[in-house]
Amino acid sequence: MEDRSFFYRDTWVEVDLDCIHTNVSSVKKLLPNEVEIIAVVKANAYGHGDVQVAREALAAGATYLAVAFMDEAITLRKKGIIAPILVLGASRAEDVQMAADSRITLTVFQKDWLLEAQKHLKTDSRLSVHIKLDTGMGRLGISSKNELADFEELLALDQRFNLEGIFTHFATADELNQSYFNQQFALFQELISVLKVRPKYVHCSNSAATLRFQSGVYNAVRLGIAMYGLTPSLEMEPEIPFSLNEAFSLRSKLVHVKQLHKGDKISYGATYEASGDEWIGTVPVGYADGWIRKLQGQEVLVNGMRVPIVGRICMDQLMVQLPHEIPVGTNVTLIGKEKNQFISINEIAKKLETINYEVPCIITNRVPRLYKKDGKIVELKNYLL
Ligand code: PMH
Repeated sequence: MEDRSFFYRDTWVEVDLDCIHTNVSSVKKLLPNEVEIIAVVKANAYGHGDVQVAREALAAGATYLAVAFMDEAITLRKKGIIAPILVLGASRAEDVQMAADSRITLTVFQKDWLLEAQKHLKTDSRLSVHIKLDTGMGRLGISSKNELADFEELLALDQRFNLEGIFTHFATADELNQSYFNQQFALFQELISVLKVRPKYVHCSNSAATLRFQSGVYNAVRLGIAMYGLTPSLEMEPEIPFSLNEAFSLRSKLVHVKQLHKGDKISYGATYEASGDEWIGTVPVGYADGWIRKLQGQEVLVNGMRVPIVGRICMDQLMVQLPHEIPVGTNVTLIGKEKNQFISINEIAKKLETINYEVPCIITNRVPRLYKKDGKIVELKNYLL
């Protein structure tokens, strides 16, 4: 570690911004020139760091950003991001003035919301909106042609609203069976056909649809998981047209190493018992960092060697079984590459019986994020100090 002055515990996330750059560039090359990339940086950029990923994605060719709710958009504005930002989720009607003042684009889909929002927007304000269509995700959106036609008309009557986009979201774009995807896509086409004026942005593809069905991208895609170097699902892995580069690593160090003798116990519940002489290392990461107790038994890399987590994972620490005595201060990689070994996010997701999306998101803000470019540390974000 070149710079130790910004955090005081030897556990950190490393985000390789070059990976983000390459992943966005690869997607850009795959798409026709006029198709814009909306980089999805919600949830602190899937745990990677919102502003750092946003900047890198924009530098690699993305032109729009998307987040889940207004607070996430406002924080990007406060951090100096001037690119357009779309809020994908529902916003409160009474907050529209704030959105307009911050040049934040909102997702809209309810007539009553619009009527209420009209009361909260100053006469000279202008708010950009994208209409959300529910074509089968069952989450948010307008799902009938009549409702859409009425909504478009109502919006067109109020000059303060700029209908800039229309979109939908797929529920199964990452599944090999394409029948539900085709059904949603057909309904999307049918619904947008009733529009009197086609807005500037028409978008429906997430990473999976972008990578698999380039003919249906319209003129923008919403790129999330693939930008982070992760496959939307294991079953579509063979269909990815280029290699993705995982940007996220979780690293730590051994802070204590000791020898156990037969019968010695480890951690809460004293559930792990040494069967003979063995070496145990303590690593300062635990369930309050998002490395939850279910990861007991998972391997980590110590100096490039796979070793198992033994005993219960504590709030801030865990123990690993070492093949022999290893010095305090030795590197530990919980996610990422070290020497010739690699613990992928998919490996952790499998152990947790979940999807790769969840893994970087659950690593809490107690863990500082360190940003690398060209192999060098370029920025450090400690959420605690
Ligand atoms: N667009 C919307 C509306 C989304 O909700 C998401 C991801 C994306 C685009 C990006 O998808 P991708 O990461 O597969 O490329 N949303 C979620 C979610 O709500 N739960 O998991 C992923």
